[in-house]
Amino acid sequence: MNAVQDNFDIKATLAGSRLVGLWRLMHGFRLPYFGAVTSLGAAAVSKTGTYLLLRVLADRLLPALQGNPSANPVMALLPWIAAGFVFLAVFEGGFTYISGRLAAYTAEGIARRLRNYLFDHIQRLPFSYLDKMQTGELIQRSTSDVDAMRRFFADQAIGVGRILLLFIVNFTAILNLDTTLGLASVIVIPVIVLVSIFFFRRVTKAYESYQEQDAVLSTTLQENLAGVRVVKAFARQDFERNKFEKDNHRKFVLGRRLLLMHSTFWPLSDIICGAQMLGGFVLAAIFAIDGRITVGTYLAYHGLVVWLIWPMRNLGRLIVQASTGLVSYGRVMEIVRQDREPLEEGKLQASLHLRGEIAFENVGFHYDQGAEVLEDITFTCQPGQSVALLGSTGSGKTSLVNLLPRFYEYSTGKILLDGVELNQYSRKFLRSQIGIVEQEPFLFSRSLRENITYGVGRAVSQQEIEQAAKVAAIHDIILSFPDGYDTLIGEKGVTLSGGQKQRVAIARTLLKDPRILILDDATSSVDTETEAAIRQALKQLMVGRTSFIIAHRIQSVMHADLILVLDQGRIVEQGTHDELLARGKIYPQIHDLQTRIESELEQEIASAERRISSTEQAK
Ligand code: M5T
Ligand code: MG
Repeated sequence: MNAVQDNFDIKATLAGSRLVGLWRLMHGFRLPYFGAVTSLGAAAVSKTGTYLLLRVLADRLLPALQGNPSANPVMALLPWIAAGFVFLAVFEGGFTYISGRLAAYTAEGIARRLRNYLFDHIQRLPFSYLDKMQTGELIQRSTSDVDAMRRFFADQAIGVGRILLLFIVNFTAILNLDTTLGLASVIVIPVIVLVSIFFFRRVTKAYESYQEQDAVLSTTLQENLAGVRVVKAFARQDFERNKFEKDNHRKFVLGRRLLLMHSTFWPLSDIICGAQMLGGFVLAAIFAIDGRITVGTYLAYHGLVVWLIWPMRNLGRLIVQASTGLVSYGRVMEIVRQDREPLEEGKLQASLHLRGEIAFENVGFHYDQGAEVLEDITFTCQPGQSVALLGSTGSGKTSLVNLLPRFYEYSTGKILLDGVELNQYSRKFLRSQIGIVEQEPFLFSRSLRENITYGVGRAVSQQEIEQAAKVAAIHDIILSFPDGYDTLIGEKGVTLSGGQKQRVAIARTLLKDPRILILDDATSSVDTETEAAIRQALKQLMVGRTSFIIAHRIQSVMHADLILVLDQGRIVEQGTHDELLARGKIYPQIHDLQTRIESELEQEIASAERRISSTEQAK
């Protein structure tokens, strides 16, 4: 099988019970699976052969040799018998090895496919699902639960075949030795099955809570690592430690309960099986004393019955252990069951030339089951125009622009792009046309070059990269790093400041050359001077593109063709800078406030400078 591509649709295996689902998951691996099971079976048969050979030795050869060993023709047979034992041992070892290899191939192969599928699947799920799901939980299910399933395939799925084969072969062999003895050796089977089912149910429940708690712990750890700065800044280490210890203690309790169940089950099944074995030995001994069976048969039975009881005992163990695989299967399939965001769906696909005219008509929107976040949003912007969004925090600016790439679907009204409703365009196409600088940009732990060229999808020249970096005012900073554009950022490389990150994100978006540009507070962490420089450079780039700019500084929005003032999810004022100054209410207030603060600042700086120069003169 190819190392990377495997288009097996795991979602298609979802149907019916968990066992059926697991069986379907084995698609493409059934041949090696059966190979592994039959190899184990072959190894098991060789063991039976050993005991049957022992019987021949004891019943036929040894009596013939007694009293007359030297000149006996039977002597010549002994090396052959010895060779037979050696052969059976090698045979058993060989097949056990083959079975191990095939089992590993099967289990690891299925697990690899599952991991690949989950990775791909999770990144294709809609925001509405990802927002709800905790990262730690997703990680837990794609690692620990997949691993439990791998163990299921490696041990339990293979083991069940081995157990059945061992049982059938040895049971037949013993029945052939003596029917009554054979039947008497398996009378505890119903008891074993009942006890196993009882424990299976309990272990399943216990393991479920154990895995859930494990996920809680993963989430705590993951959040703590992500938020380590906050923890340190607020000196909350003790609080976090106590919280973790509490969660961890719960896991300890649940884990102990699980182990306790196992450790009650094993001795119990051992006692039942031990009693069965003892009964068998006694009966066989009585039969041997009575002369009903030969000494050789007794010897063979002695060996065989061990390998008849073994599968019975292990069937119970296997049923109980299988519960973990089944629980994990359920947890993993909960993710698989989720519908992906249909990227290609939509009548209008690529090769379309967007002009970039956007109209919102009474658009309303709310997040999953939440209250209305946007209400009655109506505005129009012509191709190539710039729209600025202004509004207090939480007023819905980010939510509004996130509707354009169809990250979320609006609930009422209409959004028209070039006169066509937005949901007629495929998400893939829209996202290829829209460049968005997120409010909190994320950069990968890769080189700066890789980060900047991330969304381009074609080969780009160094010149193009530098051009974008220059506009975003990050080029000089990048050159100041020893490795320039090849500098690694993130955990293994340099750590960028908030403003630097934003600028790399701007460069990344500019290089994508989108028809529609969205800057969500993209210069919030950049000083005023740099912001002015970026704004200036962006001006040329925004020509011919429709752009949305979210900003808090009047300077950043005043040149926009349309300014929307948002408050609690509604547009309260819209127009150009001059229009709003003339007839607006909120906009002039914001404007006055900001200009006043700025002029006060300027005055203070000027007077401070005067003071400094006068004291210097006095010296
Ligand atoms: C508007 C809520 C949020 C707020 C309102 C992103 C997001 C927001 N909200 C959710 O319930 N779920 C979400 O995933 O929506 O939020 P916003 O659009 O992010 O506001 P903003 O961009 O104007 O604010 P800010 O702070 O970025 O200036 O009630 O709870
Ligand atoms: Mg926002």
